[in-house]
Amino acid sequence: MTDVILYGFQRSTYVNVARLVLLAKGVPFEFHDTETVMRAPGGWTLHPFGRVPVLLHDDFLLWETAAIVTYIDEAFAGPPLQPACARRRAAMRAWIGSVDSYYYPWIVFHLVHERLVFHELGIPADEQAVMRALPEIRRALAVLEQHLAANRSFLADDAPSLADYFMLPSLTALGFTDEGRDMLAQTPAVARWLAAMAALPAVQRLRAMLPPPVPIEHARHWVQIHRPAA
Ligand SMILES: N[C@@H](CCC(=O)N[C@@H](CS)C(=O)NCC(=O)O)C(=O)O
Repeated sequence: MTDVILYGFQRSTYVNVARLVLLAKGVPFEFHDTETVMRAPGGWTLHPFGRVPVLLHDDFLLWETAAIVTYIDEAFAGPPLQPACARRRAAMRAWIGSVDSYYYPWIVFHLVHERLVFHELGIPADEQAVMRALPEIRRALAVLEQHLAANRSFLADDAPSLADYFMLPSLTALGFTDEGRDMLAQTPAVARWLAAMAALPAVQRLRAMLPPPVPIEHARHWVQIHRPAA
């Protein structure tokens, strides 16, 4: 038994951010798969906006991935995942905010949903949404490439911080699309960072525990509720 429960569905990008941080900290947790409830009438109500992840630690319920991973780092023993230096810590937060604003929405909402999630459900892609996203993703990757090419191993510190764990699932998802693979082939410093991340024990443990991907059935309603306007 553990006093930490993480709620989410298996292929969620943000859920995997939270899982990576729990694993990197060595915090034992139970994973409660929300896919079935997210599909059911009435839906998923533990998160006030119907999203995942949600963390429950004893009687403390928390949502929003940035808050969750910061809490995990601060409330539990294990290697610190936030830089000691104030400027590096600020840089870490800037990268986390950037994932929320400039990486995840274009990569996951615009590209991965259209190319993978909807495709697996037999829903035709909105090519206009994809076309609108591609230059934004190229720009975001160029920013990351330039940053990492300046002789940096990780985003905000000499060791992986919350920022690296925040970025990884979005870029992993990008690599599942043809367009994303082509872009990543042109960003060698990002490729070097991805290889360094893949070698981390937390990343290897998460990848080993993930079940084979199956279509995300509850995503059918995303077409109505959050398919981006082209
Ligand atoms: N701002 C939220 C975003 C979470 C989010 O969008 N999660 C997605 C999965 S990666 C989700 O819950 N999607 C389910 C849905 O929209 O029905 C956070 O940082 O946790």
